[in-house]
Amino acid sequence: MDRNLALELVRVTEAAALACGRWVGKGNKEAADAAATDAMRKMLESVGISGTVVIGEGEMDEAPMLYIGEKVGQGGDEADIAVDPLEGTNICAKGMNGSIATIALAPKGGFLHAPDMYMEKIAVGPSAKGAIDINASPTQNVQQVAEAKGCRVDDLTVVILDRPRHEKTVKELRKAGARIHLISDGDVAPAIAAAVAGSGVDLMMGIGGAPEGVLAATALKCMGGDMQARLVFMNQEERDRAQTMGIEQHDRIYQAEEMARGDVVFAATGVTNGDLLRGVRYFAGGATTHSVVMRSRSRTVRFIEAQHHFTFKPNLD
Ligand code: VTB
Repeated sequence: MDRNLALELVRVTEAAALACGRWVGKGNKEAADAAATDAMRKMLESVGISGTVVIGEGEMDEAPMLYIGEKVGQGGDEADIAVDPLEGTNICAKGMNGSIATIALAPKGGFLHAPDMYMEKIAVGPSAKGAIDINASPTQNVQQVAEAKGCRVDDLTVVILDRPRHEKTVKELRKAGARIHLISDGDVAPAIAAAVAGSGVDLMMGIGGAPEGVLAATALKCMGGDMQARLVFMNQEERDRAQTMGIEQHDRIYQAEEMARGDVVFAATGVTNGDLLRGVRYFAGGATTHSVVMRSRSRTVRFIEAQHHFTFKPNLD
């Protein structure tokens, strides 16, 4: 993948974040998501790829833009695109921590075509690579991760979605001694934060969205982290849908590499503050954004703080 492409992709997530940044705390998640999606779609028009959205805002009949199968880009090498223009619509609408705008790119056929259903995930950074096992208990996992990191279980922070389905896991983790950060939404950013030294996050685990799992896997692959995941089917309809999307083995455990194959690129910009990125901050006539962009081939991870001046770039206001 072209090196410059990575920087092009940051411009795309910056535009999305700046657009929905106006909706932070306004209590309107649909408008926030629409603003991010619209801005992302527009900015993608100037990126030199022949892209196909494989993870996006929904099926063609349910999403006006960035739907699955939509062609994006100015023309160039063929690539598959995974997007979540506003990951954490609820948190953005409430002005709470942890929402991001994100995009990932893979060679054609590189992404797991994750259906919009649940996925069980466990993610850690490079210092705990090889220490996780999705089939092991939460206790065993935190013990192994602590050992790999050379720290105590009660030094670890585990991020997990605050849902009744995680009650048992949370109880067990507390008993094991780990510190827990319950989040109301948005499990992509914390999965990535687990791979950033000093972020304060050591593990992300639990059941969240499958498309979000593929985005996180892309970033973790670029960072040399570790992630395992497995689809969680709620009913027969979901099983059938997965089948039509080419998923044969329903109980398969996916490694990050298997969800994001080949040379992949990942970019994200903070919308609201979080452990990974700071949110959009406005000043007179402009705004500051904080982003991360990475490529699996070089493993370079860039954090980019950008100042945008709306007088000179009115399309971003
Ligand atoms: C998950 C999670 C996302 O929504 O998809 C969640 O991965 C939905 O879970 O990050 P519930 O059905 O339990 O609400 C997010 O939190 C936000 O899109």
